[in-house]
Amino acid sequence: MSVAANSTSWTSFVKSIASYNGDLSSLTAPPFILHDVSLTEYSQYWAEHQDLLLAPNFIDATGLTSDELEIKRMVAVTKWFISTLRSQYCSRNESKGSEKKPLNPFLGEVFIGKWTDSSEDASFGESVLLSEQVSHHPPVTGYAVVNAKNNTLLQGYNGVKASFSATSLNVKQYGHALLEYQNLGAEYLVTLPQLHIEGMLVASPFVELQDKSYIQASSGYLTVVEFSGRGYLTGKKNSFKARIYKDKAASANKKNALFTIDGQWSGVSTISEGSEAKKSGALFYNATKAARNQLVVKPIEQQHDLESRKAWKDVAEAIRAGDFQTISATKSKLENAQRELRLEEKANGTVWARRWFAEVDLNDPAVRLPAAGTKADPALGLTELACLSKGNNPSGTVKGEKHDTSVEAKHWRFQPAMWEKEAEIKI
Ligand code: CLR
Repeated sequence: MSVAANSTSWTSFVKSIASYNGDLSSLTAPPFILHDVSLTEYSQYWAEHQDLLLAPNFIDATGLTSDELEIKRMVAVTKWFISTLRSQYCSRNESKGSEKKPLNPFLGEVFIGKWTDSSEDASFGESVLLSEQVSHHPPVTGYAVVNAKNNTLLQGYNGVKASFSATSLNVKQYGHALLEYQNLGAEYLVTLPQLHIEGMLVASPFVELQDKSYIQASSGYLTVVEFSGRGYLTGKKNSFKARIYKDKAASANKKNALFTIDGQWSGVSTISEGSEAKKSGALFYNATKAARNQLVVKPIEQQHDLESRKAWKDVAEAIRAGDFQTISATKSKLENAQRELRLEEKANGTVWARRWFAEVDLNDPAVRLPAAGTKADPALGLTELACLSKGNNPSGTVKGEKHDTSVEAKHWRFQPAMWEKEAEIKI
């Protein structure tokens, strides 16, 4: 059924939002706006362009100074980041006609799969995706994309907090991504953009990104991506301008930008040298043309009970059938079982054991000064280089700015050893 055909229930949904208390799971949305996919699956959007994710490994360094090489790497990482955005924020509009409300993952829910080698010369190898719901209240998802062949690891976590204004839903993202090219000794911290949902009043919601994302390289180079939407600056939706600087200090004046990338993250962007976008700028990325690598996921019959598609199978079927009764019955069944589990844990004085992720406290002296032979958490140095808060604040919060309120600095990290000894859940 089309969104317009449901306008009455949409109107009552928008009205119910007025009394919204901040907990997304408490919102009862009409069936047609529900996505039959859980948020744990959204982690795959980070790596649907394997060629771009792995690109820094294949840059030919011959004849380049180390600065030239680092700039090339930064341009490549920036292109990969821009390439993730269309999948992250437009794919429901593309496949379902509008933004949707995802299934709210339960604690311990996992989603795993792999990308097979899409290169012509077998240089990419396979990448594995591990996604795990590490917290239910508030919802937080941890993920890792592991490419063993190129010693490349993308890991991160994200949580959202939402609030409503008269016409839109505002979403703050918490967390960050860390990209490590172990063969190159190069690390990058990526902060998550803030966003809001437009089109609520006309029943065709879509995501618009706002504010900034930072990409801080261990080499010092910094990319600042500024997002803007329709009617602002360029007048086009999904607009961005990314500037690449030698370092944080240089970014104080945009005239210092080495490159400026300008365009739409859901469409075409161009790159120019210097601090202004020029008409003569070369094509940077065309999001409408780039084919996505499809994640390979085992059939449901072979899945573990904690795997997302198996666990949500009945609910997803009911959503596809648009059957309100069955949606709430199947959802309640799952949620009640979860409630039972939490009560049991409470009675036994235990907590749910996270499978492949652990929370690391960046204030802990043992983490700040790791034992000889162990590697420091990349975020410690990278947030320092970028003058970003390392606390549990909205992603991309600059040190000392108004959102820098939490001194707690607990961040979810992938634990490769836990994945290595995983015996029950197979790719
Ligand atoms: C989750 C993490 C991903 C990027 C991403 C994309 C879309 C976001 C989603 C995150 C969080 C949940 C979200 C969604 C868009 C709409 C949805 C904010 C950040 C909300 C809960 C749905 C509200 C209902 C409206 C459609 C009416 O990497």
